[in-house]
Amino acid sequence: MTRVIHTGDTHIGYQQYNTPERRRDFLRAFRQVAEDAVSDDVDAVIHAGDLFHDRRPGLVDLQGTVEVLRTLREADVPFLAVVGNHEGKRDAQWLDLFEDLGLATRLGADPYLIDDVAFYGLDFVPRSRRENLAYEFESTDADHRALVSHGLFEPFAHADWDTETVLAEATVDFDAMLLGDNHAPDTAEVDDTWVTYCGSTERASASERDDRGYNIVTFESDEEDDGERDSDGQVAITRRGLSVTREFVFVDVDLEDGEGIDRVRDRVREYDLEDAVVIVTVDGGGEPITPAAVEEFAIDRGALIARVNDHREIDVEEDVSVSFADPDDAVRERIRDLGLSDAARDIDRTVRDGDVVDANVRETVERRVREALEEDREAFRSAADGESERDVQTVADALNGRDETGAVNDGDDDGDGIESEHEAATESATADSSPDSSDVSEADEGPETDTDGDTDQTDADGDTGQTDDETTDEQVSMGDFA
Ligand SMILES: [Mn+2]
Repeated sequence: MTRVIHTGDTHIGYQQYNTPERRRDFLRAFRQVAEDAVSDDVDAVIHAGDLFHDRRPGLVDLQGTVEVLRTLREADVPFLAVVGNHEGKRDAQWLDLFEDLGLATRLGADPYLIDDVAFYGLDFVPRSRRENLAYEFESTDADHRALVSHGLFEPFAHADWDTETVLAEATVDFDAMLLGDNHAPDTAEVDDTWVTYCGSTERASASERDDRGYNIVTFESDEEDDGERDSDGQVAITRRGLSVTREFVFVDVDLEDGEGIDRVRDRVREYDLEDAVVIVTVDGGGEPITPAAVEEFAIDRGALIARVNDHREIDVEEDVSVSFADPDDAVRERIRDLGLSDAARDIDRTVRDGDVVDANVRETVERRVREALEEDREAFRSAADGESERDVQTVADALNGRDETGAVNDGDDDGDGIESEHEAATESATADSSPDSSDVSEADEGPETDTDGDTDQTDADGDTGQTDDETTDEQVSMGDFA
């Protein structure tokens, strides 16, 4: 029997809500996984990508990571991993450095054997490069074959990678796929292969409400079962919760007519907020409330961080937009005037069409921008603008900045889908880089000049409040089409 911990989406270095405490939390969760691995004496820790939140983790994050990996090495627990979309660098990977130091193994096309189990790795691959991807793996006569990978695979939410195709085209017959990228843990069976996400170990967004944890995957040796290959009994996947994750308190308030901040305060008062991240979500009707007042109230009661998502904003916006005969027409007209490239129009559609769920818009946009640029560095060159070299540069830099500062996009949705759309719209408007839009380029230069990737993360998370929404509206260049 071989028993491993399957973890991933650790996001070390993520300074969520721009708080150093949150940054430490992500590392602490990783430390607990490693300590569990040691005390439980598992045969390996399998990491399915996104160990780091961005491709330039800080020195302290690296030191902390090395220290945790040393704990594993000293206990002779191998750390086997693949590269996720957040941390991927162009040439060598952090994982290669850890391998050089004897602290990790980067999984790939050759089997890495632990007892009777062969582990293979497939790093995150952008969608644009999957078409001709050869799923070629070295064969093995091990009892079990597990593929570790990072991406959004079927049959789970937001999937864009066809699991059946991978399994059909792979030259090795896998009995399990141990995955990262989707932060929601889940397990399914596809063509007699177990496909499982371990989930993130700290909440990278307020939409990750469920308790955090990791998977324990047990592979039975052939002689221990009935000898039938690929029978369901051979691989068992169970979950174990993490006790050290930051407490998140979700306060959902549905306001009736005549109710306002007093009712919200009453609801907040029902919870123990000590050192917690408090997410107050307001729905229904009632009176306007000032998010800052609610946030202050929660902080006074001991919360580490408080954010208010007022979903009722939608109505307010609809009221405002009534002043246009047909806002969609006005938007379309303005977009035509911008003379955008095909790639930019594709991003625009991603943002505004309904076929990508709100919670996934940011990540999808980030990926599509990256993929478009990987295929053609000038993909965003404005069709109408000949001297747009600078704009192209801006887009590339903005993208790099965004990658490095992290993922403004990975699950940073704060529970307020509408707001995310606005932000994504701002980002795509930015990417479209209308040259006259000074506020837009300003927004872009932040990440570029930032050396440690810290400060921009305010944007990644701090935008739960309505105040940001106003700011965002100002930045959207099509906001002035009236
Ligand atoms: Mn992730």
